[in-house]
Amino acid sequence: MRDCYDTCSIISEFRDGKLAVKGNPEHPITGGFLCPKGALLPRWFQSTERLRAPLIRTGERGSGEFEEVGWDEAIALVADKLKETIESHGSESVLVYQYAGDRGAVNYAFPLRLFHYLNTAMLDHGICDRAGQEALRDVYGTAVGLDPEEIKNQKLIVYWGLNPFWTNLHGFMLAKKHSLEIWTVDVVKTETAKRSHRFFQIRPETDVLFALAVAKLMIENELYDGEFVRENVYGFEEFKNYVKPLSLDYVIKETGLSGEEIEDFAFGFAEKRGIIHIGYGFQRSLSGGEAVRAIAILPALVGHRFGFIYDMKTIDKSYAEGAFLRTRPARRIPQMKLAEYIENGEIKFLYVYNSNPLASLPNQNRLRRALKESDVFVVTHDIFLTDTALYSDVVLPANTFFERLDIADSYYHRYVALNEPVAKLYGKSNSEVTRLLAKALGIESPHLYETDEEVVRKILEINGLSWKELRRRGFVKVPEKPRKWSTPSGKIEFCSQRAISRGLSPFPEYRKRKGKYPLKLLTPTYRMTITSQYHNTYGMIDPNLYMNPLDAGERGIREGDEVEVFNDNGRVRTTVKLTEDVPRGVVILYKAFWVKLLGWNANFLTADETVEGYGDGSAYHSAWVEVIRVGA
Ligand SMILES: Nc1nc2c(c(=O)[nH]1)N[C@H]1C(S)=C(S)[C@@H](COP(=O)(O)OP(=O)(O)OC[C@H]3O[C@@H](n4cnc5c(=O)[nH]c(N)nc54)[C@H](O)[C@@H]3O)O[C@H]1N2
Ligand SMILES: Nc1nc2c(c(=O)[nH]1)N[C@H]1C(S)=C(S)[C@@H](COP(=O)(O)OP(=O)(O)OC[C@H]3O[C@@H](n4cnc5c(=O)[nH]c(N)nc54)[C@H](O)[C@@H]3O)O[C@H]1N2
Ligand SMILES: [Mo]
Repeated sequence: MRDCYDTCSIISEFRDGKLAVKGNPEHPITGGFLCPKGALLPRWFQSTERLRAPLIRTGERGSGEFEEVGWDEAIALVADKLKETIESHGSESVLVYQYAGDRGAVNYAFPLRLFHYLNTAMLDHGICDRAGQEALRDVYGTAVGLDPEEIKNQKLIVYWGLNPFWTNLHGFMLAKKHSLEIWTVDVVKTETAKRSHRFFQIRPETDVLFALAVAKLMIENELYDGEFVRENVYGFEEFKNYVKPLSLDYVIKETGLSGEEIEDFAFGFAEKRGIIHIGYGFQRSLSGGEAVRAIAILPALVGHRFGFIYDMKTIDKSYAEGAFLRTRPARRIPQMKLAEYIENGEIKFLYVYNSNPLASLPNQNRLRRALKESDVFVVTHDIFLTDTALYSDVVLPANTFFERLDIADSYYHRYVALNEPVAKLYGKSNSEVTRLLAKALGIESPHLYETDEEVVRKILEINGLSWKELRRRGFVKVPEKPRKWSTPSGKIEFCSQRAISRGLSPFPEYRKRKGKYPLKLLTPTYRMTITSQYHNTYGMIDPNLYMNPLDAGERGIREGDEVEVFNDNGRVRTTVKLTEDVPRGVVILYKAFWVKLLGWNANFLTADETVEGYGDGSAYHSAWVEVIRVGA
């Protein structure tokens, strides 16, 4: 149910007013243990900070001045305002903004039914893994790779721009359990890198060159699977000619890797027929799309049909969303451009659920300014009074996945889980609120009043899965059907026709990136939070800036100093920790904590440019800053 690779099977019990959780030992991937943040879920569920009554804003946006009202009044107000906005500005001035706060089929998608029915504008998701998705489609026709249960049959897994010891613990333990050799390619010596057999420490946004150089060495030394490539690859000869003139000296200079490291990678990867888990984290940069296209070629060179792990799609959940209720094609608004659309006055009504954009979107100063200066009516449905809720006109309390029926698939493995309610505390589910709004709007369509169980059972039926089996075991595996590559040529495309049709180069291209400020700011995932979630309930965050001692020395900065980190988007103050795990020229702040608790977060500094040609994917990591000591 959480926005996390593992989608654990959890056994929960509510007794004497207390929740207890443990891992389901029967589950083949997530097994009998929970990660450190999963184990603390009772604190989240029973938090005294959970919203209990709807709120209507009485003060300035962000001031925190609200009045508690009853559900009837709140729903009536939202429905009236929705109706009024559609009448005076048209249905496309209404936008529903949602993400993966809850990934249950019903609670992720059912509210969208209402907005489809009303023909409103819809969000085009680009916040997380979009550029890589497009890139993998260019090469394989799909971003769905290997079933992680196949890990047991492999010798080598490369974690490329991923920190699974923090973000995909069960996946990492699976590789360990089956004694795979583990390699990590990262800019930073992460906890995963420290536990890997080999660590390739690369300069930011130079992955394209590294992957192309590895491909070149594999081709020129005939380390690749010639027969597989002849039969299944489109554009191999052209690709071979493309990498031929690539100078290794240039690659060494740009990536910071040594010649031996590049050779070791090529020879070792070919010998052990490696697979690659391609990270979501690292592709969130302007170079992300091109990098993933280049990396995707490597497992095919050693003869894997789908030798990468990126995304998983096991079941068709579109029934829950109900796009069939539309009578007009949707106007799609790129997620990363929310501020721009608000500034232009194109959005007059914003309905947010399952997301905390006032922590998670980049360039927070711009977004907050846009909201303050516009007349957009904002409704937020959340479990807590988040930063987004603080800027809203109406706040509706949500309940949690412990309190309702749903099913969830995973973006990592092939198991679908049944989620059964264990207790009921406060708030209403996403689907309940949808039904209440539909009723208040006088909508008669029966599709808006289906129960959660009806939707769940229908999705199972569409996918040929058994409700009985799911109820018995709590999860079912969706078997993989034999599949081919759905590219224009029907082969793995080293020369991508799909990319060409979008005006991109037929082969992955390297572009040198440099910012106006000297230090590259990376804002990766933190171990004890899920993006902004759990900050308020666990209180376990790490707001320090991590910096290389040499960069600090040049600036007269010492361990523990208070510093100001700034660029043209914003300015934040925090303390410094010095570490050689972070290379020169790079600094780190962990992503997206609650601004109302910390006073700031990394997204006051991040870039809101998007990866052009790759679905307007986010480019958080293409940000540069300067750091000075406070009082210097
Ligand atoms: N604990 C925890 N787990 C989570 C989440 C969470 O918030 N907390 N979030 C979930 C979600 S939504 C997602 S998308 C995933 C993200 O999971 P990951 O992909 O593991 O996430 P990140 O830590 O953001 O990024 C991984 C690494 O990319 C590296 N990196 C940055 N730039 C470059 C580059 O140019 N080249 C290379 N090679 N590496 C680079 C960073 O140093 C970082 O270590 O995790 C999921 N799991
Ligand atoms: N700087 C920087 N920023 C990043 C990233 C980065 O790498 N760097 N990573 C990005 C990535 S990968 C992602 S996926 C996004 C995530 O962006 P968001 O989805 O906005 O992030 P979350 O903090 O997980 O917010 C989810 C919200 O949903 C609420 N919620 C949970 N369950 C329910 C429910 O059942 N009903 C309702 N109504 N609400 C619920 C939670 O309380 C929480 O407030 O952030 C992005 N932001
Ligand atoms: Mo994500």
